[in-house]
Amino acid sequence: MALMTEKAADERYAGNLREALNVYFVMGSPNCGGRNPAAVLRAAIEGGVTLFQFREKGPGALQGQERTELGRKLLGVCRQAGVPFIVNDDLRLAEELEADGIHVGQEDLAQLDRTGLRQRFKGRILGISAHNPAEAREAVRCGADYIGAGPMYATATKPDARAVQGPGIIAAMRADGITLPLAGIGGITPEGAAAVLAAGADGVAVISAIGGAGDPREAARRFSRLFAG
Ligand code: TZP
Ligand code: MG
Repeated sequence: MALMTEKAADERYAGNLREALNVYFVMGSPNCGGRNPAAVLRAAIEGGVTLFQFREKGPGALQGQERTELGRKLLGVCRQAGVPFIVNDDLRLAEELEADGIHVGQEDLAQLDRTGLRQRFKGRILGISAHNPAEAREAVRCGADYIGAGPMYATATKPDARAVQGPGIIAAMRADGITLPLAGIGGITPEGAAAVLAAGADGVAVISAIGGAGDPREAARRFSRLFAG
């Protein structure tokens, strides 16, 4: 995978985003089973994680300065490994950390200046969640670089997740002409990943199947093997 340059401010992401989306680990401190998030991330990257999203949400999530500091630490782990670092939702944190990108959901988008977002994150990766072809088309219109489509399967990680859409929603987006790089998300295990990829996804975005695994390195490796050869 091509490495991000530290400063790509005036260019769009120069790496291969489809490849980067292959094993997309999404995580914050509540998703690590009480372990050190930096250690979990390091292990997961050793196992083959290709993209990381800092998503500090849920019970016990850090706030304020502690949250920023954890983000900075995980950014350092990603930089060392050449893995792009994305921030969930928080535009100011993404800017403060000089993250490689930002991911926003539909609910966030409703409160943002949709066209201004692309301009604000010029040169950085912009990911947008979509649950159906109409939202995917809107994500394209907003200038998204990739789509996160879900939930693929039932998930306990996001209590306010929409109803399960299943891999069929990815096939429906592709049939609708959505060619943007795309990752499925929601309840994805190594066993469930194949159907997501077969439906037309470039990769899988995963929280608990890696962050909550007894051995995050091995868990990431199991996802990574799906892309070998
Ligand atoms: N968006 C849709 S489902 C989900 C998010 C953030 C949670 C995915 O977590 P898990 O543990 O991989 O099901
Ligand atoms: Mg959000």
